[in-house]
Amino acid sequence: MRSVSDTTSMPSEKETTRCGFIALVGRPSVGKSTLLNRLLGAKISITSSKPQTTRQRITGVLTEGANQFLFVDTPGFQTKHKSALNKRMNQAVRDALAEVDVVVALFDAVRHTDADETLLSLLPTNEKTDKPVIAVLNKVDLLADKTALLPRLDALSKRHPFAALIPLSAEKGMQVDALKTEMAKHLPAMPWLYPQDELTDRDERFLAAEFIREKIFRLLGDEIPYSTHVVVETFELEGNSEHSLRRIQARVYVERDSQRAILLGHQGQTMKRIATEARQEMERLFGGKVYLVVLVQVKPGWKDNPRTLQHMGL
Ligand SMILES: Nc1nc2c(ncn2[C@@H]2O[C@H](COP(=O)(O)OP(=O)(O)OP(=O)(O)O)[C@@H](O)[C@H]2O)c(=O)[nH]1
Ligand SMILES: [Mg+2]
Repeated sequence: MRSVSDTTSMPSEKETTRCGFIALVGRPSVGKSTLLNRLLGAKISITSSKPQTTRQRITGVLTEGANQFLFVDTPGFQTKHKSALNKRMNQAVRDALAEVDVVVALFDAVRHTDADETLLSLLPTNEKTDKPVIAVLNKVDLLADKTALLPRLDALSKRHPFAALIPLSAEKGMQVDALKTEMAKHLPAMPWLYPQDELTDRDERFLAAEFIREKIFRLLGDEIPYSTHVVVETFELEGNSEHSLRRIQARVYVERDSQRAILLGHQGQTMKRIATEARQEMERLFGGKVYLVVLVQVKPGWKDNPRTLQHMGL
């Protein structure tokens, strides 16, 4: 989808355009999607404090001056869960590492875990490819004593020949410009792949389903979010302006009757809140009013059935 207001500028005739794919990879909850939204200045990728919020890759497009950055947000790489869905999510990370021009590997400034170690072992090395890998140490705002960063940076630099190591805070926007400058150095000289006002490769239908999923992740406990899948069944634009009313009907699939009851809540209050908050996010991003209906249906075992996943577009 395109951005509602276009504030980017065209490169001057003499300037060479640059354009490249940049993967954001890292373990669950390290802040990849928060960083993507911060880089774009718009919320296209959903975030929550629960791991494995992102399930499918999404590309964010940022055009600045002569540079077009194509940021690929990926699901968090993890080793704990082994359902068909989890395997697909890990594969999405491996594919992204292989396909992009630059890799941004995110680590947490406070905690280093086994999943970080696994990710380090997957990073492309200089012997095999000249693909630059930039290490980001995110969430530095949580460190009271910033000198604690030094041993972390030192340890990381010994683990991989990173092109750069950048401590930052995606949430607070600290040092994000330093990362942008570093990434720009590695963009190949190439014509832009997207129009300059493009914001993401995903359409409004996908984004609508994602916003509903985000509210389920944020408002419900530890079990339900991982048992739900959202499908947008109808999406109609009344009129032909981007500000026109969108009429959207979505269906949330859960695995059991008891989950359906929790999702609906007493007198449907929980679902009402999910739908209201999701609608507000859509209106902000799409730039027009949204009329949203959300239905809930039980579909046992959808997460473990590869055929069902394919049918659902996962
Ligand atoms: N304090 C602090 N919190 C952050 C920062 N960046 C992200 N977070 C929080 O970390 C949590 C996870 O962020 P996400 O962006 O969803 O993480 P992710 O890496 O995309 O996670 P998955 O999609 O599950 O792999 C959210 O609660 C964010 O608000 C940061 O710089 N500082
Ligand atoms: Mg994410």
